[in-house]
Amino acid sequence: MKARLAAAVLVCGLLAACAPDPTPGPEVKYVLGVSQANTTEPWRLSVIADIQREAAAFPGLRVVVADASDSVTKQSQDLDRLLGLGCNLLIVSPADANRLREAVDRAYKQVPVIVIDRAVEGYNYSLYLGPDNRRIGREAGRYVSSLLKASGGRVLEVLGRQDSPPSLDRSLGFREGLADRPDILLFDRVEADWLQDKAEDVLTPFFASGEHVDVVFAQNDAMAYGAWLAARKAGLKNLPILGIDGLPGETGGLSLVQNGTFAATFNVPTGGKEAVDYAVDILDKVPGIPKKVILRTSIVTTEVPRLPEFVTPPVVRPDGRPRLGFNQVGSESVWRKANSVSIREAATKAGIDLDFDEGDQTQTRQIAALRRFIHDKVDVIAFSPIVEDGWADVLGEARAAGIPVILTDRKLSAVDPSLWVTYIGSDFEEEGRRAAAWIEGRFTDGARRSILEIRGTEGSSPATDRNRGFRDVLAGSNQLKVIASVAADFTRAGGRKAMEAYLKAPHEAFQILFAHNDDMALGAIEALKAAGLKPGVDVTVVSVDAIRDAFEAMIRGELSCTIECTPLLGPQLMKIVGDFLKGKTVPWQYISSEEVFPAEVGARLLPTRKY
Ligand code: GYE
Repeated sequence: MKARLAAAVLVCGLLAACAPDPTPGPEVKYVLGVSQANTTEPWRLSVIADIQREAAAFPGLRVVVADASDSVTKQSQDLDRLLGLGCNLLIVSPADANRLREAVDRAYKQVPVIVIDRAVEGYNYSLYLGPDNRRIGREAGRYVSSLLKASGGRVLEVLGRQDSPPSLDRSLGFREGLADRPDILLFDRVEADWLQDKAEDVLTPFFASGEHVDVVFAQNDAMAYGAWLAARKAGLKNLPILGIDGLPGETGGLSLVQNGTFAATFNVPTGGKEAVDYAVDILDKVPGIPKKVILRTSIVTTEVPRLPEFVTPPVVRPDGRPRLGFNQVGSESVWRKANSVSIREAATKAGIDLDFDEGDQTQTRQIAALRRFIHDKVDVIAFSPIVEDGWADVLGEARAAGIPVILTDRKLSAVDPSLWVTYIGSDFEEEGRRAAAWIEGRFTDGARRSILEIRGTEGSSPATDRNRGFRDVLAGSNQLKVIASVAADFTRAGGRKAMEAYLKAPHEAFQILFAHNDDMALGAIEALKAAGLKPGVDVTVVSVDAIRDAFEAMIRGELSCTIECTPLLGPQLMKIVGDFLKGKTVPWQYISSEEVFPAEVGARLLPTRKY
C-alpha cells in the first residue's frame, strides 16, 4: 500500500544543502532528481515550481533539485550526485544541450532520463518535453509582419544565450515568418543571455544613440522587459515589444501584455507538470511512452484575442461511447495495414465507437470522408493526410462545426496549426538522418560511393522529411553522394518499377540504395536481382519502417539496415481522444520512440517484431 506523505516533497535550492537522506524509505515510492541549469532566469524557477506543484499531488514522490549555476561541468557532476543519492529518474533541463550530451548518455545507462526545455542531440534519453521554438519564432515573425502592415520597418532582435538551441530555432523561425517581407529590415542582433539586466544594459546606449527601431522582438520576456526599461529611459513610448514565455505573476509576460507594456508574448508551458506525470508513468512502466512530446504554445497579444481552444464536446451519446471518425490513406504498405489494425483494435479496447474509412490513396476521397464525418457529427476526427498541402478548407469546416481534428502518422505543412489539435507519429526527418548516419558509420574507408534514393509518395510528409534529414547528414560528406533520386509511392510494386526504370535507362552506377520504406526496398531488391545484381553485395540497401519482411530480408543478407517507424499508433490515439474528451489539454505533438536495426540483429529480433 502506498503511504500518504503529505510532506514528501523535499526541495533544495542547492544539492549540497540537502541534509535529509532522500534514499527511498518504506513510505517513499520514487525519488525524482531534477537538474536545473540555473536558478537565476525566471523561466528556470517556474520550471522548478511547476515540478514541485505537480509532484506534491503524488503521494510517495520525492523531488531533489540541483542547481548547476550555468556550468556544464557542475551540471554533469550534479547528475552523478543525484544518481548517487538513489534517484529513480532524472529530469534534466540542460545548461548547454550539446555539451551536456555525454553526461546525459551516462546517466541514461542507469536510470530513465527526461530532458526538458532544450533537447540534447541524439535519442539517448527516455523522453524529451518542450515547445517547438522554430514555430514560436515563425509566429512572432508573422505577427511583426502584421504590425508593420504594408509600410515595412526596422526590427531589432534580442537574442538569448549565444548558440543555444532555443535561441537558434527562434531566430530561424523568425526569419521564416518574415521571409516574404523584404521591406522589413532585421538589424543588430543583440545578445543578452536571456537576462533582463543584460538586455537593459546593452540596449540603453543603443537606444540613446538615436538608432531608429519600429519593433523589438526579444527571445524571452525577461529580455523584453529589459528592452522596455531601456526604451523608456530613451523616451521611446509606444515601441511595440514582443517577448516569449508568458509566465504568470505581476511581472510575468501575461500581465505585461495585459497592461500594454508588451505588444505580444507566447504562452509556453514549462513542461514541469508534464515531466512529473510522465516520470510517474515511466517508473510505473506504463506502455506506449512517446519519445518526444512537443508542448502546445500560443501567441498572446493585446488586440488579437487568443484563438479559442477547441471546446470539448460533451459526450451525449446514449451508450456513453465517444464517436471517432478515422480516415486512413489506403493500404499501400505493410506499415499501413499494421497501422489500421492497431487503430481498430485500440478503439475496441478503449470503448470508442470507430467509424473507419479505408481511403484509396487520393486526397479527394479523403476530403469527402472528412466532410461525411462532419455531416455525421462525430465527436473527434482523426486522419492520416496523404500529402501535406490542400487541407485548409475542410479543416476550417471541421473547426466551424466544433469538431476537433487529430493528425496521425502524416503531417501538414502550411496549414494554420490552430486547425488541428495534436499530431501523433514519427520524426521523419530524424529517420532520414539515422539512415544516413548508419551509412556513414558503415563505410569509413574513405572510398567514394554513390547513393540512389527512392522516394515515397510525392508531397507526403514522410517523403519530404526523410529526404531532407538524409541529405542534411550527407551534405558535408565527400565520400557519399546522392547521385539520383527517383519518385515512387511507398508500394512494393512502385519500388520495383522505379528500380527497373532506373536500371533500364542510361544511368550512373550506385553502391547504396536508400528507399523511403521497406516495401519499396523489397520491390527494388527484386528488380536488382532480376538485373543480375546482388543486393547486400553489389548494393547496400537501407530503408525505413522495420516490418517483419524487412527482418527476413536482412536475415537473407539482402537488406542491410532498417530504421524503425512505428505504425502502432492506436493506443496512443485512443488515449488522446479520451484525455481530450475529459477536458485535458493535450500537447501539440507526440513523437514515437524508435530504433535503428542493422542486419546483424535481424535474426535475434525477428521473433519480437509485432508488424
Ligand atoms: O513509412 C510507409 C507508408 O506515412 C509513415 O507511409 C508513413 C509511411 C510509411 O506507407 O510505409
